[in-house]
Amino acid sequence: MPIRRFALLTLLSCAAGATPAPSRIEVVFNDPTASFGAYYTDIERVTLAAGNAWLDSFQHIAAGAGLTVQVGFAGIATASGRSLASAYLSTGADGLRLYQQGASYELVTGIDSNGGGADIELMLGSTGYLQGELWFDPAPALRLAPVPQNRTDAMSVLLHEFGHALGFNGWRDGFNGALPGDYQSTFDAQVRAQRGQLGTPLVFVGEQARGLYGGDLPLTWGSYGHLGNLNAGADLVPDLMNGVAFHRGTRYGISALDLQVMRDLGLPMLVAVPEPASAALALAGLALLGSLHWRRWLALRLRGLGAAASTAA
Ligand SMILES: [Ca+2]
Repeated sequence: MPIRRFALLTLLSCAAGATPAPSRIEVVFNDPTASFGAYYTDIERVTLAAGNAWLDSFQHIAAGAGLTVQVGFAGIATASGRSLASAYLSTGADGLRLYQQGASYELVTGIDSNGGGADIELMLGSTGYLQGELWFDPAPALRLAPVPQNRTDAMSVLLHEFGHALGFNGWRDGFNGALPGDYQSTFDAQVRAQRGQLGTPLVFVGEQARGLYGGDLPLTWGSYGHLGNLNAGADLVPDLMNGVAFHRGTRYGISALDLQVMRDLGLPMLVAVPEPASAALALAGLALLGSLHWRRWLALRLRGLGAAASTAA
């Protein structure tokens, strides 16, 4: 499978005389009849940008780690995303076996827990969502073009689905929080049933996320791999990982709170604005322009969400 990389970064790397870094993400399509070939270029461009945005938010990634993202099509209303493998971590004193999303495990350890099989599956609704709803940003790493008011931003959708594949996922019952057996995901391990709170049966109790939010994070009723509800945790509905609404004409990005949740899952996420010296270094290397843009954007998100979290608290 050819290794591809976001075109702008490749161009800048060459201009600076540097050897382009090997891509950490490859996109393959599960579309046996090539029914959706007309969309491949758009989907691949945005998938790479969304995946790289998440990977750029890791402090470090294991040498040799890379993700194969398999994009498929199905008669679903919107989109879905998941890791295709789960990696065993440990067994707790309570007898529960703990599993990490396979994609995250590979990024942290360099160990591909399902070998040559694809690491992440993204499914796109093919009965209108792909064709008439999604808008594919021409430059999704920059995110400057206006999002049409009558379309949903595919970059936002894929950032959200990568969030599931990397951490926001588990096996609990979405209503009562029960585990199906003696196993749980790293996300499940931080979820609690909040007794007596109608409409907010499940909350996320990870220490880093609680610290930023100011308390337990309400999870979406019936779909607990998401944040917020209209009646409890409405302040979380604008978040990338919310389970209530994705508005047309709107860009969603990885939030500081999303990163804190990932830290609670044991992932080494960036959470601080870079030191001025780091920023100067980035400026000196045009090859790092994409990364610098990301860090600026991340800093803005950190400030914005810090304010939002304070208000909520
Ligand atoms: Ca694999």
